Amino acid sequence: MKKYMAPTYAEALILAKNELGTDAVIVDSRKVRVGGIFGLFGRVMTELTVAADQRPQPYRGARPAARPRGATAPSGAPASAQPAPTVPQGISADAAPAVVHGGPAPAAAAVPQGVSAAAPVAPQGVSAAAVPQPVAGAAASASPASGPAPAPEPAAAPAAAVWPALSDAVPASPLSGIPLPGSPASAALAPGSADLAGLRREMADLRQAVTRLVEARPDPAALLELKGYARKVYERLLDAGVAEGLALAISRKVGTHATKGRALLRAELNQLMGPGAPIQAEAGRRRVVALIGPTGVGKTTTLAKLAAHFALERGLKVGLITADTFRIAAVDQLRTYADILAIPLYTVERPTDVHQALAHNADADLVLMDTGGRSHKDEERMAELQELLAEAQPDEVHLVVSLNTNPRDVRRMLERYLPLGVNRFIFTKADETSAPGLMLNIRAQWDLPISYVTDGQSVPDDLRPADSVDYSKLFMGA
Ligand SMILES: Nc1nc2c(ncn2[C@@H]2O[C@H](COP(=O)(O)OP(=O)(O)OP(=O)(O)O)[C@@H](O)[C@H]2O)c(=O)[nH]1
Ligand SMILES: [Mg+2]
Repeated sequence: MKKYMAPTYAEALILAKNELGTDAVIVDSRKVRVGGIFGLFGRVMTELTVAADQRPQPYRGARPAARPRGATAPSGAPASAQPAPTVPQGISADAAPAVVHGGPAPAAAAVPQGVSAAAPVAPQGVSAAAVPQPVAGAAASASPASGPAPAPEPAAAPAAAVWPALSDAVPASPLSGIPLPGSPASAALAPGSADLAGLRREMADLRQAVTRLVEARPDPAALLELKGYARKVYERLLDAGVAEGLALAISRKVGTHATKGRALLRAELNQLMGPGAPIQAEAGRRRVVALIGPTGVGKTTTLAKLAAHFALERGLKVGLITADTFRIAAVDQLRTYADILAIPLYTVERPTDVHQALAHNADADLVLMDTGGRSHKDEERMAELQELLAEAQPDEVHLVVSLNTNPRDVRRMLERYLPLGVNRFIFTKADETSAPGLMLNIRAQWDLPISYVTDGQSVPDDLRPADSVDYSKLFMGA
């Protein structure tokens, strides 16, 4: 274990990696004041505590993933046992409440964020490059009914081949030109066309390149080349919890001048985050949407926000179903919202009860289904959730992920949840975290669109359709 001190995180990182090599693992980072009198007037420096490489063995194969009958499950789970960067501890700013809007919302409806004083722990280790297919309707993963079968998942490869040095792995422009689901590039091609298969392969390759960035450790020489605005972007992205390799690739794209760089940064981040996919409910066409996820991430609160938005602001007929009868008072929590909104709530005790609850909601425009939080390690309760989803056959399954989740736990949680038919991410607690970059890391690795980002406890105000979020502001803090 060694300590390195430098004026910035990036410089301390360079010192450490120059001496210990790129496999060095940063186990702690903090700001310290050096010099001065009685702790005043000193210079703030970053101190990194670094250990030699402690990577776990790479995971060599993907587990076969179970999925509910007929659900639009991603066709493969990413294979890796690898943690993502550690959340930097720091200050978080309160978000200004705003009213939620359906459909495309003004670009200025950002989620303001504080910037952490501490820096993230470097991502470590290796990962296989299998990427789950995106949702139905996305060009990269058209279902058999709508186009040719997706290309087979790439097999897990030996670490050295999968993760060569960043400069070898990543073309000069790793983030540009990736036609994410819903982008004009993907929409222009007719399903089933020969071009579509080629595009799908190309997208899979590009997606792998971006995935690699999340877990790659940059070459110290590449860090030294970052100057001016690019350097600032790199440091800010690291502070926001963005993985090192990804932060480096993004900052290389923005140039040294802030004026031009800001627009480039916004474009890069928007492209990487992809178009948002909020719920497209409309009168007369019932849509069943389930929210699932770990305990306490904000499923019920988000469900209440959605119910209020669609019932009050959009004037749609909304029905609620809760399958959370596990936790005492869970039903009461949702019933309170249902009563205020004057919309029906049906409780499901056993998975097979869901048919009756859905039948009661036959004429609803939108049925929102709450589920009990459960640890992804609890096999019995995960199986029960799988059964519920198999019975309910929802049109959309949104996985609710708190941005406060420890990045070390994220991969395993996602590997367990995604095969249940998840086709959207909802990220919650953007107001509490100092590391919103977690969503960028996740989005770079799992090609599923984001439906909403929430930034507070207030129902219905603190809910943003993902396409209204200014990611540049969110990650850069200004
Ligand atoms: N700061 C903040 N708190 C939130 C947000 N969303 C939800 N919460 C709070 O998080 C806590 C848990 O929210 P719930 O909606 O009960 O979470 P849940 O996922 O339904 O929990 P379980 O059903 O027990 O798994 C509550 O105190 C909510 O007010 C958010 O965006 N920001
Ligand atoms: Mg709940």
